[in-house]
Amino acid sequence: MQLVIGTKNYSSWSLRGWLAVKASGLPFEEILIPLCKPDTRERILALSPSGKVPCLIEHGLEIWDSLAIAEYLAEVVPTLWPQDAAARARARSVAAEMHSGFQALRNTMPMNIRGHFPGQGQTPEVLADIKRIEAIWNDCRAHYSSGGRYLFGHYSIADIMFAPICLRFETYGVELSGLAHDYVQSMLAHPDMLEWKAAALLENDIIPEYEFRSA
Ligand SMILES: N[C@@H](CCC(=O)N[C@@H](CS)C(=O)NCC(=O)O)C(=O)O
Repeated sequence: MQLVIGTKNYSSWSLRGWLAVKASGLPFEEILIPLCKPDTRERILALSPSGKVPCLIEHGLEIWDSLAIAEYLAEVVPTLWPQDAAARARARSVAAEMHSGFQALRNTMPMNIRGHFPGQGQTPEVLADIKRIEAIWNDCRAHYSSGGRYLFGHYSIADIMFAPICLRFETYGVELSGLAHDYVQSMLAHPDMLEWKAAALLENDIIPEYEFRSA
């Protein structure tokens, strides 16, 4: 399997795809295409039909969306989702809500692992997104805490979908309390997150399009 990804400091969707492949335990080769270079589009399009990363390639089959990649891997490794049907339905709901929503937060607080902008970017729309995310995390942790430290106890695709949000909250100094606060700490301490973060910190590309800009 090959996973095509973008610049680790900035590419939140790449992080999700990469965490899913890592969590599957399956061997893979990483192909990193630096974002926003003159040849980026051409290089990504040569491997990913949508022109976006991440894209997983296996035996000529391309899967070009983070959630589709996670679902594909879960067919081989079903423990990537919670095993209980009701918990799995909830996990799919929150993963899909993340995948399709929180536009204000995503636009205003771009993932920038190297960055440090405490207290910035907290517009009313962003604060509403943060409130909803905090409610999801508190609710999941309150219901599924017996199985472990993650949203549905064991680490799952739901956590993977929210992983870049945890990194953003660190960059932008977003303070949470109680269960949600502890959840972010668990995610930031996950070995796969630490591995990605360490690699991101070694990069030195600065991409102005993905840097924080105050309104
Ligand atoms: N819905 C897609 C989003 C993928 C996406 O927007 N990827 C960005 C990087 S984080 C990208 O490929 N940007 C390169 C470009 O647009 O040229 C997913 O879940 O994978």
